[in-house]
Amino acid sequence: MQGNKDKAMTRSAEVSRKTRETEISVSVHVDGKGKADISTGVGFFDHMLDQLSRHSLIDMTIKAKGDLHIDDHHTVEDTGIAIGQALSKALGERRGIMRYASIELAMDETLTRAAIDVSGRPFLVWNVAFSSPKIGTFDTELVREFFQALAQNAGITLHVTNHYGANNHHIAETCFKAVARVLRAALEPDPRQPDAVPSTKGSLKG
Ligand SMILES: [Mn+2]
Repeated sequence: MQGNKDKAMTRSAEVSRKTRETEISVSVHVDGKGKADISTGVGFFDHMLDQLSRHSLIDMTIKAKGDLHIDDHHTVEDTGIAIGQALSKALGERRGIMRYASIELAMDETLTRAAIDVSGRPFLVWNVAFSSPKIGTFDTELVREFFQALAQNAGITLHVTNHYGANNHHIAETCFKAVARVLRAALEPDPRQPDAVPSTKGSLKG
């Protein structure tokens, strides 16, 4: 049987997705170094996806062309869908992973918690409020839309709670960094059960 170390090397996937609203290609390498090559046409979103890659250590190449003349909504949501699909594909049967993780992530005046279960069951619990509808030109409500699409398509249960914070850029950024860190921890190989699916059901696929 193939050892986990070899399998870990192959936790990569590519997804291309084209609709009338967006055209997106994503490639992920879960056991990477956090190297990001990201271009969505939405500057703030690129900055957030950079954080997601950097702090999860998942290498990500993301190219999105969306109907930005309408607004950023389709581009952000569909990029979340494509990243989620790529992650799910890369993880396969989800053998040998730690599965659970949580973190309290601080950034200046802001504190945000993320908890994850790489369960195969998509669920988002979102307790994050922004005090402004915009960060620059970016709609703050799209942060939730992104994580909803990610959780749904990656097959992960994700709980995100902002405890406090004043600056909306920081609040958004802590969400991305906290999710990045719990992804990293939960997808880490479990050396005590390298070939096991960590579930009494024997399956973590939907
Ligand atoms: Mn920033």
